[in-house]
Amino acid sequence: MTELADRRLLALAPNADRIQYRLDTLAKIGGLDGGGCCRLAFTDDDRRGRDLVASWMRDVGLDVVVDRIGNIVGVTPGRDGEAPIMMGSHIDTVATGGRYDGNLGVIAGLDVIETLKEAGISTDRPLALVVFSNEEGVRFQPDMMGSLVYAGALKLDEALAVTDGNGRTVAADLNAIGYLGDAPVGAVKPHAFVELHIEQGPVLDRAGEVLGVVENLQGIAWHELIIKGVSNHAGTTPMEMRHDAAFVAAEITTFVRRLASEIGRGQVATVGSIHLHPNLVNVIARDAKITVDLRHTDDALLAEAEHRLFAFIDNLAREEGVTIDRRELVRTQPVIFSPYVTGMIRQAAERRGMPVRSMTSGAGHDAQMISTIAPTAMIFIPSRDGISHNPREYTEPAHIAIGAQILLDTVVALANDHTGIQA
Ligand code: HGY
Ligand code: MN
Ligand code: MN
Repeated sequence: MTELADRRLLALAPNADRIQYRLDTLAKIGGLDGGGCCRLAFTDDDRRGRDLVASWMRDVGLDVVVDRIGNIVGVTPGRDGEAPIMMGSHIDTVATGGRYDGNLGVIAGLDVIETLKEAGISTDRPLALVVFSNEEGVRFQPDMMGSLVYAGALKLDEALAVTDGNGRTVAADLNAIGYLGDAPVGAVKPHAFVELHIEQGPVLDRAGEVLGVVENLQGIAWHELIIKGVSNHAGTTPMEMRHDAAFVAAEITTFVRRLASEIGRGQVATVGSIHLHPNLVNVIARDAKITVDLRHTDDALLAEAEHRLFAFIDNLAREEGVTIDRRELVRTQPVIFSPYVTGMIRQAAERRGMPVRSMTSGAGHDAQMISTIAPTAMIFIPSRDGISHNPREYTEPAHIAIGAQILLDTVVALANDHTGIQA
């Protein structure tokens, strides 16, 4: 790259005010008290968010298509057939979501493209931006559904047939919101993929640092357990005669906490959802439906945690005279991101004189799936107090500006790199 071009690029910065404006505008769709938002995938609020973001993508001049699992794919025009440098993330949220999780990666990626266009700078490779469907997996599992299908790791028909437990299918709800697209899934194979995301954890915030380059990401195992006991009178039933689904659910909940500390080395384990039936103060619970979320960077240890959980529940079922049926909702492998792309992120930070911390992602991300089809890595910026999946989620505008800057620099470097080093 010429000296002049290099200087022009160093002078180029995404528009931090425009990014903040778009984050705040998008957050009003499904807005929650406290500043967060709830836009569950394939609901009408999701549709409204999609419509808004797709309109911004078209305004920037991207060729925008919707694929058959509802991913919204925008590519800089006139470069058909050339593998782009792709950015993206998700705009669906959990029910108690914040305004940055996922949305940041989409809005900042959009601004990178718009900033380059405004400066009249075109890159050797085209650029692309993707809004992936159903990253959170709240109503329809697995999570990262859109990027899993995009990467060919989940069959389209299987994903479309997933139901939410109330008889609604992904296909029906995608169709209902007008995003059951007709573009083939995964048609645009990226040359490389970069996702900017909030850390959603405490590491950067506690260290007073701003930038993280994500080297790897945990494997995830989600299991749903259906516990069936016997409901009975809370007052008349002797303790030794009970088959109490609520007690079994509680035993499993405390077991997974012990399991995490026994396995250690970063193992995390969560029972995040418990539904009891009949859920009444004076009735011993007949049914309990719970979910277990296990994660580890080491797949063998994650499998060990699953194995120990299954042995525990089989034994508990016998002891308590209940049945426990289990269903695997998600099982993803740990991921090591591309040293080629993490190297570009590091170089971009160095050029700006910014320190950058090597990190592991505790959360799952679309990048995890896209890393199976293209060299991929992520950039993290801080979450205040490490809070996320919570309306109180907050990230400083100055940190967003830095994250977007490094995203721009990394993407331009990838788009203009012809060293052929792919890892
Ligand atoms: O569960 C996760 O880690 C992601 O937020 N879907
Ligand atoms: Mn996310
Ligand atoms: Mn999330």
